[in-house]
Amino acid sequence: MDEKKVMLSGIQPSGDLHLGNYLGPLRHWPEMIEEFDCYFFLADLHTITVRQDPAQLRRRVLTLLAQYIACGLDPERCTLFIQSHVPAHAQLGWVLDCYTMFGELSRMTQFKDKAAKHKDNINAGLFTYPALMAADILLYQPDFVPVGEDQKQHVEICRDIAERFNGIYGDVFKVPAPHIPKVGARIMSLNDPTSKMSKSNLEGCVILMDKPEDIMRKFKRAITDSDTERCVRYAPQEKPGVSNLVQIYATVTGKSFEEIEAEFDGKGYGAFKPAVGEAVAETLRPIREETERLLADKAYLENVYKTGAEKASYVANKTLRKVYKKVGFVPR
Ligand code: ATP
Ligand code: LTN
Repeated sequence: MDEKKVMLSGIQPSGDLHLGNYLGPLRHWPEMIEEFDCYFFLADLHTITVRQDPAQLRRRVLTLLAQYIACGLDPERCTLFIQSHVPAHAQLGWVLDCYTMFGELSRMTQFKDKAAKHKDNINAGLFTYPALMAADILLYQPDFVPVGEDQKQHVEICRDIAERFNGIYGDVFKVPAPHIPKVGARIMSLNDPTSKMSKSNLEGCVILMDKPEDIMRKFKRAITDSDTERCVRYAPQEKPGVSNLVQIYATVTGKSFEEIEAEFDGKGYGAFKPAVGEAVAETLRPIREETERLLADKAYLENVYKTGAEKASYVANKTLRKVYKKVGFVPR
């Protein structure tokens, strides 16, 4: 029998998980468990590239782990772990720093954005972040990495680093492909449809732990467009606000854009916005309730991340040993 293909992805526990994180990458992960050998991790090492409150970071890691499970990532059928529990990430990260060029790091959009946002803390980690992300990926030799559109550049630099390394030492790393969903890859902010939904703009952002009444309020206030047409239609250039809502409604209900346009034909935005809010609230309700239940069971969560770290370390250390040998380190 053919070996299962491998996939891996991670999210930073840097804030509350939001609808963009869920509808973009996370929603698709549970279905992948069926088919692939899956690794999902919490990228806490990456999170400290921006200053964090230690107690809050600890809380967020556990919440995100509970949310992973509540969204359908069954720890019995995939590997769930915390990045800092597997030292090979930092170890390979250093090696890959030495195979990553200053020029290519300087071109990274996320670095430019975050450096502009945190002018008082443009640290070296923020700059070399893509090399650590390449290590996260290459340690597990995945075939592909499912992420949202904004992470595509990081997966591409990971491929360049892997190819450069393989070019010098032979086939050490599998060169992975990014996997970007067709719908939902870029959910926009509800109060500014020209920028992506992000935890740094809370009013335009629906978080997974939001109560239904908060979700309804945010959708009722969502910015629609100032066009005179006032009809529900997917046209991202002319109607970015409405198109974002159509995209959200399509992903949570599974309906096509055409079906949605027909459903709200002649009804206007007043009927459409609460309908999207309700559909989102209903989708998120079981996830929020299950997250709350899991968070009350700390022993279970501890067991999940300990088992996950063991499984992940076994695979990661194998790749790390190979890399150390190739670059010429003396084995201990
Ligand atoms: P920030 O809000 O600080 O920019 P973030 O919300 O982008 O952070 P990340 O941890 O960087 O959160 O992203 C986790 C995953 O969610 C990544 O795969 C990313 O591509 C995806 N993602 C983030 N925002 C969106 C969005 N608005 N629409 C679709 N996918 C998204
Ligand atoms: N850079 C990603 C999080 C991340 C990741 C990874 C995603 C870190 N390492 C490896 C996929 C694979 C982010 O900021 N969302």
